[in-house]
Amino acid sequence: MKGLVLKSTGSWYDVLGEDTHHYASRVRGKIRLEGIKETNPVAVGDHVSIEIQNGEGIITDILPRTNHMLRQSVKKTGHSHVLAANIDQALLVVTLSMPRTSLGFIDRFLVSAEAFRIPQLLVFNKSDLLDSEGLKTQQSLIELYSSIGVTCIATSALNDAQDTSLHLLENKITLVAGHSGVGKSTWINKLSPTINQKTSEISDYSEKGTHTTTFGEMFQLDEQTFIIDTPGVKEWGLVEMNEQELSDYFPEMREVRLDCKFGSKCLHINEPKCAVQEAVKSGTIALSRFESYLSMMANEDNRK
Ligand SMILES: Nc1nc2c(ncn2[C@@H]2O[C@H](COP(=O)(O)OP(=O)(O)OP(=O)(O)O)[C@@H](O)[C@H]2O)c(=O)[nH]1
Ligand SMILES: [Mg+2]
Ligand SMILES: [Zn+2]
Repeated sequence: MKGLVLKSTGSWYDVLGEDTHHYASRVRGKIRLEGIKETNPVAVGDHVSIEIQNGEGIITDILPRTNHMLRQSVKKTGHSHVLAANIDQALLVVTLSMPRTSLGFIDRFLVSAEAFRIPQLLVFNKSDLLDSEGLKTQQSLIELYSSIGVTCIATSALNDAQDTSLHLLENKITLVAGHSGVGKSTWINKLSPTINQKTSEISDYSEKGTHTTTFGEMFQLDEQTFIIDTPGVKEWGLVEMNEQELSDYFPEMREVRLDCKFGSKCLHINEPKCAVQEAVKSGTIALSRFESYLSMMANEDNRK
């Protein structure tokens, strides 16, 4: 029987079978997806084949993935952890404070999704904590990211109803990610009265504290609508790509770079007559986005 992995703890999985029953499942032997070095062979969102034995599932096969999002492994062993697979859109919950989400982190997330052409959303949460200066900063970020095709929402998961958000999630599988403590679970709980996840104040917003959500889990909002809550992440593992490819995943660079003197060989770092660098100077491309690009280019860990 075919099934959908709703939850993964690393040793057992909650699989929703075609017959709409849930099966606590284990993996039989070693199954590996070719070409993916990952610590977890089966991820939330995977379509699998299961055999039922005494009411329990045994996962015998993983069907090919259309996409996946990688979290950098804790020990940076070169292996990554798959946060979720086969998603329709990737949503990052960000906060300007408590904790602060950096633009570099946001841009890495967007690039990771863009590499698979997965549409992206940003939820600016905890807006209730911002003063007028903070609200201005938030608004300018919303303008920046909207201009490059990212859907942006400003909200307070504590205070606001989430009708607009629900509409954006309809008939899709949405991955929800972000630093620990930004309010992912609080926000997801607000979407449906049937979802009641543990949430808690983290004592230390420098990200060293324990995470409240420890395993990725997919929830069904209606027949065709699924949402995946995930544990907080500190870093993204970019999928393998070459240097020329990176600017492909910055939508605002994609068109512009066709005018670079060195064409597809231009890396937009210090080449002469580079259309991307000119667009940064003239303000058409945001400096923060270009800085993220340079930082990703410089980080050998993420490009093999
Ligand atoms: N002021 C304010 N607090 C919020 C808001 N959303 C969530 N919180 C609080 O932030 C804390 C962390 O929320 P969680 O939902 O547990 O955060 P999380 O992102 O799921 O964290 P992990 O599971 O550790 O990744 C809780 O104390 C929430 O009540 C908000 O919009 N405004
Ligand atoms: Mg959580
Ligand atoms: Zn260039």
